[in-house]
Order: sequence, then structure tokens, then C-alpha cells
Amino acid sequence: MLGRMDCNDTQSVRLLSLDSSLGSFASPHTSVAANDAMARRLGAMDSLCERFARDGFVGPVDVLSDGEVEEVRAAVAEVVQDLDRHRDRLYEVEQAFTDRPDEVVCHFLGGFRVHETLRKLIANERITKLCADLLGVDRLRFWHDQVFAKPPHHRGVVPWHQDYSYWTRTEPVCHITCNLLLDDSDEQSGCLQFVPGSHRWPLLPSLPFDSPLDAIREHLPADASFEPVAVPVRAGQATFHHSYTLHGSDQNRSDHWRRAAVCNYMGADVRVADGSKPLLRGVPLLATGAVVTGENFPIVFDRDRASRHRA
Ligand SMILES: O=C(O)CCC(=O)C(=O)O
Repeated sequence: MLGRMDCNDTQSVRLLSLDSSLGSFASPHTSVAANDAMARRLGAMDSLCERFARDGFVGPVDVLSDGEVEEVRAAVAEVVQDLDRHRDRLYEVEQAFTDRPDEVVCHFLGGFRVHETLRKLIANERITKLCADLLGVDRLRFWHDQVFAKPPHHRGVVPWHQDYSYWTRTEPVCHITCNLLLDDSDEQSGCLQFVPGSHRWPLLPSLPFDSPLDAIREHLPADASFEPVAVPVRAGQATFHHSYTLHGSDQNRSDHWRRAAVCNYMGADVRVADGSKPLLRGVPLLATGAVVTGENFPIVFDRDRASRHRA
């Protein structure tokens, strides 16, 4: 699979992440201590990129401070409390959740269109730079955001899926997801689970959101080894996964909420594979073959601009 995904070649990921920082590392004016710190950062970044290429996901990674998490949590709570009022401006509210909120996880797309804090989040450089490094691209485009909110003792699950199975109307495959936790999450509260190496599997069918957790298992490749790992994550930390990586999450059996704000991105050159209708509800129609552009899909990281800014 990796051969097919130009933007996720292990070698280019590694080189790009090194190139992006070498300028200041190599400077003759930099102190020994600063060089050591930079070398440690480079080593850490290198190993994140290697792990991402090997496993198809990395994390947990520290992203937001306690104060910042509080702000995002409050924003999500505001939108969740008033979903009906915001419904028209959101891209999508999961229909099964609307019909059966006691059984299905609260899930919606497009929160950045209704709340300024969520709009700021999608451009947070702690998220966007790492996504660009992991994907091995110089310019990163915002695709859309999502919220998954599980109340305490809620039986909803997020069935195993590969994100790209919902995104085949854009190509080539050069997409990445940041799943940012707004509450501490562990196995009891239904933290995210991943199947390491599944980003090399073929694309599996997309199943309805209210399917049982394990519904995908009957569609797995014959030689696939389905050995999921659960990744407990603290509030303010995030995991990052490739768009082919199989992931899902179980019920929240704990006494507290388990909410995630999710940001999805793509390389800046990704194009529309099927222009028969708008890519998302309410966005202008883009022709087949056109680069995915427009105010809904801004460039959120540009390596040249970032290094000029730092110089
Ligand atoms: O947070 C979850 O339970 C599911 C998240 C998910 O599917 C994603 O981040 O792509």
C-alpha cells in the first residue's frame, strides 16, 4: 500500500521532517545547549514519523494546555447543547444519533462553521505542523472537523472503519486525522483503538455509523492479523492516524464524558475525484479533477511561510 501512497513514503517523511529544522540546527551561532535541545526534538520527530509510517498512527502527543482544553470543551458543549439550532450550518449531524440518541454516539461534522474556538483549533500549528510532517507534505489543507461525544454510561460505539472509505471523492490518498481528547480517556471510557499496520491493507467498505463495533471483521482481508491496541489519552493530548488505518472505539462505561474534537487534513494537491455533487453539504461545487480549494478548505500549514516567519 505504501508504494501507492506517494505522500506517505517512509523515506520522504523522514527527510522532510529533518529538512524543516536543519537550518537552525546547523547554524554556527546556535549554542551547544540549543543544539542539544534541537537534536532531541529532531530525534523525537524522526521517531514519530517512523512510527507513523510503520504503524499508521502515533500518540498520545501533548497538544493543548489545560486552559485551552477547557475552552474547546466549552465550545463543544455549547454546540452539542444546541445542535438543532446549528444543524443548518454544520456539514452533517449523524442521522442515527438524531433518531436514537440513547444508543448512538453524538457525532457531527463542521463545528468550525459555528464556533470561533473550533475554527481557531483547526489552524493550531501544534496540530498542523505535525500533520504535515507525518504526511510528508510541505503544504497542508484543512478538509473538515468532527466531534464524537459519549456521555457517561452510554452504549454507543464507533464501529471499526478506515476514514478514507468515506473520502473516496478526493484523491490521491494523502489524508490524516488528528483525534484530540477533551476528557481523559481509557479503555473503560471507550478510548480509540487502532490496528497497527492496517494502513497497508486494501480499502474496506464503509459501514453505517450505528453498526456493531466489530461489523467490519467479516470484510477483512484473508491474511489480515486483527490485533488492535487501545491508546489511553489524557485531555489535551491527541493521536494522529493515516486515513487507511483501521480504528474504532467501544462504549463509555465510565462515570465521565468522553469527548473528542477531530481535525481532518489532506495534502494541498489533493483533487476532486467525483464532482457530481458538492464534497460536503453547502460548499460550492468543484469539478472532477479540480484541486480541492475554496474558503472551506484553507491551507493551514505552509512550510516555506512557517520558516520565513521563524527566521
Ligand atoms: O473518537 C472516536 O471514538 C472515533 C474517532 C474517529 O473515528 C476518528 O478520529 O477518525
